[in-house]
Amino acid sequence: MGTALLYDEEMTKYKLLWVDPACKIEVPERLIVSYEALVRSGLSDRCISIPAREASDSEILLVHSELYLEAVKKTPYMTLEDLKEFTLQFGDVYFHPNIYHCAKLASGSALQLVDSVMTGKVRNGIALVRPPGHHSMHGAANGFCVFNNVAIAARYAKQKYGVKRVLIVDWDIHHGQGVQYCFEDDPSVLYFSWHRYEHQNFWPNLRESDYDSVGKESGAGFNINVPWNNVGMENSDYLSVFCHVLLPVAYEFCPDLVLVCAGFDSAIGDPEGEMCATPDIFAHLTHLLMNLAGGKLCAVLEGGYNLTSLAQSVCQTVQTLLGDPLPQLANLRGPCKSAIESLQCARSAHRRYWSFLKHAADPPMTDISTKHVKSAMEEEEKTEMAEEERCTEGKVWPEPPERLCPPVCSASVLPDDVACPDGLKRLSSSKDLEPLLVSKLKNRFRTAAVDGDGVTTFSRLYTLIEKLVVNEIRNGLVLVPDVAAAMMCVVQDLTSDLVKRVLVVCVGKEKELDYITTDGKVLVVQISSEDSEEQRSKYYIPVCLKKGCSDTSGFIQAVLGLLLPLGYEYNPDLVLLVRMPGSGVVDSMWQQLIGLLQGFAKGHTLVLMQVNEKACMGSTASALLGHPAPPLQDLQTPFPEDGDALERLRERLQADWKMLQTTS
Ligand code: Q9C
Ligand code: ZN
Repeated sequence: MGTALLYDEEMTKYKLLWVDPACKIEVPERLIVSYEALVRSGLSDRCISIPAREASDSEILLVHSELYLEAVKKTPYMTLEDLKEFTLQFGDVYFHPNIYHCAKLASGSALQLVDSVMTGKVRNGIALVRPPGHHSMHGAANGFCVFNNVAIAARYAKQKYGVKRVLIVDWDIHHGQGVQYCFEDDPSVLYFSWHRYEHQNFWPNLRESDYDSVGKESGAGFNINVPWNNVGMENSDYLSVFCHVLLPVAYEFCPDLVLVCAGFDSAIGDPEGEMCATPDIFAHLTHLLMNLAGGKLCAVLEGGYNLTSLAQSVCQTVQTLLGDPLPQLANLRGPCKSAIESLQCARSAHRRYWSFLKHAADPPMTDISTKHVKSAMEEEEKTEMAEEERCTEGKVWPEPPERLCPPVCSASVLPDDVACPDGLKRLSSSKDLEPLLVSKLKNRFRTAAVDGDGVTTFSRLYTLIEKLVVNEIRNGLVLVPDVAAAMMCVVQDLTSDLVKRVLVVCVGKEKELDYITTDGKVLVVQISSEDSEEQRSKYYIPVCLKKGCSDTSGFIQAVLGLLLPLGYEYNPDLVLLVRMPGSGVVDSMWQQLIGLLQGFAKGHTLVLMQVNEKACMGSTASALLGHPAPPLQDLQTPFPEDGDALERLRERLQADWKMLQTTS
């Protein structure tokens, strides 16, 4: 199962033929540099190349009016003067004799991609297309867009494959109002968009781009807008909105297919967005969506006008679709004040529709939507100002670091009588441990008596950790007789001199965890039914669920709203995932957890399980090898007391962990 790449040089063959400052940034080079970067980095060779095709009339009519289609059909035969005039009836768009052809190829590419993913030819993929689509409407071109590629793809997937629920994630920096209008009253398509808004002072200046447009009639709750009211948003802001708004709703929605309006004008250096998120953020945004819908994800290019930033962002996205380890994101210091306001408003606008947001706090007293819409005169001043700023804006950022794949993806340390799951490399040899370490281990296991076998297991485990640290192996699965003891031993004896920060995720009951850490070298997050006593350290975080880990709704809420943001802020070099015997965690949830945790520590996850839990070895191995987790179906409404407790815990931890902030 691979990654599809759709590209056709033909889509570089139209351009602006007259002077129009609003449109001059939409150039053929956008597509050329994106594709060339994929070729140069060797990524395109690793993808499955799928030919583009033209969308048919009936496919275009899934979204657009006959009148509009017939009008666009005439554009190839128009004179320059006619084209200019035709263009004038729409906003911020241009026509060219070849754009109709390209627009059919762009929509058709999105459909080819949907076909490839839905038939199982590939797992996921990306379509590099021009013209973009998300601004075009039923009867109108807009914002460089002619046909709404992603909206057509969503309707097509529903019609041709009987897909019940489609999630559209629009991370382009503009509001895809065309997509919103198309699905406003449709509960089968959940549309999420964040966009530069500046209290309606940014293009397309629509009142309906604000957070309170939640959808209409039976589609109420299925349209999510997160307006950015300031420029300069960073990685922390984007990730916070994913963790605290999009992902809880997306998991509750449980899509059968994920479509991404993949615009990269939300990246640093872009003249339209003026944001500061770095290209490697798209690796994480992509990764966070890859365990939805069983991994069925189709990304379709929208905007992106800084050629350097665009090319880097496209590469980060494709490399993630291919399954390469995620880059570490350092120094995430939490969302800015304006981002918190936006995400808080979006959460509160949606809490009546989504049980995973039920406990969201009230928005701030001053309603941000009524803030300040500038008058036309102020608007003009602002534009002039911005023009000057733009020239001085010589933004530079380092190229994203190379993401090296270790030669071995997954290794195991198992008792000799346990068969190794397919695809894992069994570690059976190990160098002798230093005598000092052996005596430490023996000391630790005084009560449990480390015999010859015990020492062998731990010396293999130590070898495994060493290989993780030097990037020879990505992740590992370890079966031990006593997980609690092994966890202590890994944290205190085996990793202390090799790893700077270890994130320990403990699934199920274990009393002694709070002794592990206070010095920040280890962060422990424990999910269980154990009533949490008062918290002793910011590095020991017990999460208590009424029904423990067997309650998947509570569990996934804790993972998305707590564990992910904590992990991002802590930025571990190793993740130790410990499965306590009898935790009750459901298989699909366990796989989701492993999948999501691979976003940390460059994918260096070590899973510790008890020998008598062999039954879940297969699913664990599959998740470690990077296979998408099965969807969490039929989630129950979470227990109100759990939602409450999570919210209170988050509030309490906000002072120490900024990525947990959802209220100002
Ligand atoms: N300063 C897409 O990103 N406004 N479309 C341009 C120039 C139109 C963006 C104003 C922006 C359209 C797909
Ligand atoms: Zn855009």
